Amino acid sequence: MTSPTANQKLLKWVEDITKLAKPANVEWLNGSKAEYDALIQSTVDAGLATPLDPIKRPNSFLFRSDPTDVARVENRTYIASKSQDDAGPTNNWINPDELKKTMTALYDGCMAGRTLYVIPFSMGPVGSPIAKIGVQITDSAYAAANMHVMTRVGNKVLEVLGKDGEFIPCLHSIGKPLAPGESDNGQWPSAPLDKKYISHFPEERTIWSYGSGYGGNALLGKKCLALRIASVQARDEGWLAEHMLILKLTNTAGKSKFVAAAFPSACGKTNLAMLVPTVPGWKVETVGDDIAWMKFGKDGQLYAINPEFGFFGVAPGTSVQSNPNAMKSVESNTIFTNVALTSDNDVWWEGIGYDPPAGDVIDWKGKVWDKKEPAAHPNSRFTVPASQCPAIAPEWQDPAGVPISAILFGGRRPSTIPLVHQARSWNHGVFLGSIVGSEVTAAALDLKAGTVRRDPFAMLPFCGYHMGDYFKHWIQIGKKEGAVLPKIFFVNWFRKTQEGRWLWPGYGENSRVLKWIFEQCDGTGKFVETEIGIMPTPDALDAPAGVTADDLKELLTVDREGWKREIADVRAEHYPKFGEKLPKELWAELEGLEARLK
Ligand code: OXD
Ligand code: MN
Repeated sequence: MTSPTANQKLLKWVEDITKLAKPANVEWLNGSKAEYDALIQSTVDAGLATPLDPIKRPNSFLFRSDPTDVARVENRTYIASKSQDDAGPTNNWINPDELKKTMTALYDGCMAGRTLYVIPFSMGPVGSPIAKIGVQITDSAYAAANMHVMTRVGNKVLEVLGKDGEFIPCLHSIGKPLAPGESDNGQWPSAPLDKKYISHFPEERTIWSYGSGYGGNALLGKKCLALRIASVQARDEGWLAEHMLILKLTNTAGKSKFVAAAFPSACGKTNLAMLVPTVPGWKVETVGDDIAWMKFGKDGQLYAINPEFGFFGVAPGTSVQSNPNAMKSVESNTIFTNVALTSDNDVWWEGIGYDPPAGDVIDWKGKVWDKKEPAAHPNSRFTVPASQCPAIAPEWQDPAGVPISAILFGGRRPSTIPLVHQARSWNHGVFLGSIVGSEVTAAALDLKAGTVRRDPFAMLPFCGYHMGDYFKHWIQIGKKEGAVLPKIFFVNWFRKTQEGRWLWPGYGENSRVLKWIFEQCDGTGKFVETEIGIMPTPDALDAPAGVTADDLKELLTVDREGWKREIADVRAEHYPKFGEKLPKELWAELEGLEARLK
């Protein structure tokens, strides 16, 4: 096939990888619908995908991965910076030369019998000044089809790239060559765990992934490019690449504000991004559910784009009650991975809100479900175009991005952290971001229940450099001359009573908190200053049904003893990990908080 680009650097790279990986064919993706259909058909032919009922779930397909290839593999994910110190204490590191040597040996002949797909893609609207171009090489038709949904792919990207444009090379192989005459024959191809590598070379802005076909390990635009590599670029260029949803909030008078929010994985980011407010007359619309790139505009505000083009959401727990917009989004044109299959050829998962129809349910491992274990894998997913979300905001593809008024942080914290509080200053907000975490439940045997697993800025698995330097970068952003900075808030939907009863219903009722945040940004909110920050007055939030005045009081009280324990934990267990690189401004915030609580 003739190549559709004159970009010599790209041509040379594709030629080099073709020589190394020795595929049977090379195919450049153009981004057409016919191409997507053909990619999917090839997976159906190989027995890897099941077409779902064409009336109930048009143009939708179910994949089952290998039971050893079901999630991101953090312990096989590497930041191979030249110096180990640049990767920091929270990333795995291997010397880049050594890692390349190991991986080059693995890539040698790894695509035998397969097609090498070249996927030019844009993270962000094609041609946007905030967007970045990547090119993924992969031997997985599943990954290629998912990239079609999750990013903007094809010739329009090559046009913007031009002859001399820069791109981020993203090399991916599932690491399962085929012998002559061999086919996948229904077996999800991947390599054993000890051969899997998800590697990032931050100085070279390059990604090499080997051995896994699943999610963030294989769709390299998402976590690898848009977070790990982009976070390094953002540091160098003075912007922010964050693990944040973006939503548009509109009040009854029709005034809108945009909010970005970071929560650790599995804290309901997609649900919040697509929330249906219970506050009458208020509206939430979705800009993005996972990643935000934010750059300063000429007016000093931070403008955010969602670099993605689709949603790769967790299926279990998604229902008409928890996320009606996600349920509507996945009605058609959806790739499902590792959910259960019903007797009427539709999908089902735990927490979908209804029982499967009569007849056998086939679980995610392809066996008749015995009801002893979940039918859908807990990390089973749907891949769907963002444009199918009924609540998608009209601005979601604006190349200039949307101006961010508020940044939210949060985690699962049954105790201590109130329903909402606002940072006193930018640096205080950075402090709050730096201590984000979720409380560990008794289910994780290796950790004591009640301890907090910290996930600063929800970026722990996604920061491409030393986390201490990342904190410093956030402090620096706050010092930019002329900046009109967003206000920072800490929210916690997960408070429980001592007896274990939920204090807050969550979901659509979270709009009550969003309303107060909007009002704070507008200068109309009712608030009190407390030792830990700015909080709503008792009458500033309407309690939803089932939340008593006492519950609301508990949700909005400063738990002095809890915060003292929090400070002690941050001081003894969390901050020392970052050593000299922990900015002095954050120690000062910790000490200031401690002094105010005395
Ligand atoms: C995700 C994650 O898949 O954060 O978005 O793990
Ligand atoms: Mn995520």
